[in-house]
Amino acid sequence: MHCKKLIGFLSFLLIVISSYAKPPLPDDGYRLWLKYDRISDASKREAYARSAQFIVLNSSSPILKAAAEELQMGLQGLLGKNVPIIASAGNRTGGVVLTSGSNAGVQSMNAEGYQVTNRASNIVVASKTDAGVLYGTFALLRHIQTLQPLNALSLTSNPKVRYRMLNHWDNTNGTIERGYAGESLWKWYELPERLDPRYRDYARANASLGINGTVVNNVNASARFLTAEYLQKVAALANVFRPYGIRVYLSVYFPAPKVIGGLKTADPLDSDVRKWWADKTKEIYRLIPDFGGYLVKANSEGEPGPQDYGRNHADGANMLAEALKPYDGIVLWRAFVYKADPKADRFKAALDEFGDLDGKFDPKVIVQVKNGPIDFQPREPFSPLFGKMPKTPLAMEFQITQEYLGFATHLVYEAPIFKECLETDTYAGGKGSSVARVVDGSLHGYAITAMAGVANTGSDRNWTGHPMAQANWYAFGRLAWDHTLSSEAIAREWVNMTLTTDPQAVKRITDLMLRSREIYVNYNTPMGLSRPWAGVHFAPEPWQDKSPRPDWTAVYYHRADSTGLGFDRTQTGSNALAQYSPEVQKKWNNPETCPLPYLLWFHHVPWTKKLATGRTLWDELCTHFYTGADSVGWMQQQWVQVKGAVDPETYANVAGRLATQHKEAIWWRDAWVLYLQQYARQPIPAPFKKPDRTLDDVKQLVHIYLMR
Ligand code: GCW
Repeated sequence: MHCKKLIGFLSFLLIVISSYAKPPLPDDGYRLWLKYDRISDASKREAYARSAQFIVLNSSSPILKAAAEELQMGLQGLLGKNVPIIASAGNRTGGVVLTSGSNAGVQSMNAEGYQVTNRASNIVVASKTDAGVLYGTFALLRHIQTLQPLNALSLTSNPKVRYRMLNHWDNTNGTIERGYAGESLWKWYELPERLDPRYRDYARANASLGINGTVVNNVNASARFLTAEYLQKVAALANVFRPYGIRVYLSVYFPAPKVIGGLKTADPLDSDVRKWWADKTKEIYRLIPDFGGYLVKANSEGEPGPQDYGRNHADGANMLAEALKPYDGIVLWRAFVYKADPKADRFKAALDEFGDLDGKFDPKVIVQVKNGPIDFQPREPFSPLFGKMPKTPLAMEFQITQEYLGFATHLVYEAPIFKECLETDTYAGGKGSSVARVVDGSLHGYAITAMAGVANTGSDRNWTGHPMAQANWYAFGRLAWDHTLSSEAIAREWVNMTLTTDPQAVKRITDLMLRSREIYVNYNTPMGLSRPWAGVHFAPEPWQDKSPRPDWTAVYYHRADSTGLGFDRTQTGSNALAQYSPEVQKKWNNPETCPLPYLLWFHHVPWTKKLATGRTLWDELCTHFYTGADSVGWMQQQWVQVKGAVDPETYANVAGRLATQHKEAIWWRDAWVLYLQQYARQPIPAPFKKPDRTLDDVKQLVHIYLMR
């Protein structure tokens, strides 16, 4: 007996000793910004612990339970203490009370908003709804993770947009369209029987940002997702996401009634077709009572739609809205459309098709618009739809995955892209009518509001491939909740929670992130150039002039010729500028005053034209390409400086990718300047050195790249 006890004690001792002796595990990035590592400053830890001695939860709500458990887990990690969850505080003070409903004392908040305050010597996380308490709990954790004090707490926040969602472009076979972080997170072949624990961590990460919806499949949709077999799988995911306040949505293949329903048509005005959708919707709600609704890409890039039957987008969307009428679901109908018309300007296509339909959509429909008129380019002016659809709720669609931003190799922090668009004035209701005010409904009083981000997640252990791309998921979520947050504040928060709390390093990394987008634009598509690619949206091919459609070539967009460069969208050209309100036109329609970042979006400019900077167009372009590529060298130097402050594995991962980015930035620079030089017929201006390879060399590189 004695001997057994001794052995037990010794092995316990061994475990304790070995757990202390072990070096910390390298950080594989799986925990994202919810790392909850122990706070190193003991006095800070104690101060937090005094205010968080217990958690009060007096409810069996799964969402509140998820909130309490998250808080408990977070505090266990951050403070190294097990904080009990109890049903009532009684007379005790120094704890955290979670409370929702009409007694929570938050009448003025909107449904999902939260208040985190000190009340009667406890911290109270209060909201009208359970989901609001969950968001408030994450806000409290964020507050502690970023080492802020717990006295005089006043974390009060209302989401500005109702539907905050990720769009996954995931397919049944596990691939992800434009995904660069592995395979799909959803293991369709294992569902519904096996639930990968990762689904829950996905939901936690989203809930921590306030994301409350997810479209699980590609907008280039397979009808299979609407079969009974797949609906079971989707329902299994919905069950995991529900305690985190996340509803699932499906992208639908418009001719599904034909493909899986055996009907002869998918005409939205046909009564059998309408019945099919009503029945299908009923079937879905039986399995998923809180199903969010449908996302539709129709009559776009070869996807079928209502126009195949002589109907319009409103006919198609309203039919689905009717099917959803008995339920709390919505239709997100995408406006990403452009016909294969060689004479048209793709820039104008969406408003040309949707403009006349303003006010014709069912109240359950929201039209989902990409931020720019073309397609998620590194810099685009805002889509003209945002200024021209006052009677139709418009959802913002941003792309988080870096389809045009260097995939998972280039470091590009996207908050400045999102903010730039949101803050631009449309003048739709006079001065002060920012895109954000259109989208959040405050300008036109929309009944439904939404923001969607095309997800950058995948099966890679660290979720996003590039460790720094986690910040883009984070930034999208934070801005969908509150678009007034600054890019800098979001970056700082993310760095503190994810990489390091060392103040010097935080500052350096934040600075690097904030500059990264402009650096990318400089070597990739400066001054309003766009879409210099053909098949692969990675390798530079500004010379690409062969494709089944002119608007799928590169030359269509930059229009380089012996006289100059850029797409004339003024009255002398396509006149796309006329789609904006007069005040916006005024900003952009004069090549003398048009800001340089937009110049070539709207003007064909002579090579020798002197710009406001004092340089000619050609010299200015070269300056952008060369400083852009050089600046990646600067990014590398900055990263070296934070070596001691971030986890070694993450450090090496980012350092490696930055080295590749530098090499590729030079590739971009060389491709562009050598190609354009044929038209400009000017030397590379001093102090820049001419590339040490030829245009043919660069073309060959692309050729090899495409072969892979
Ligand atoms: O950007 C383009 C992409 C397509 C995508 C399409 C869209 C899902 O290259 O891959 O298809 O946009 O947004 O529908």
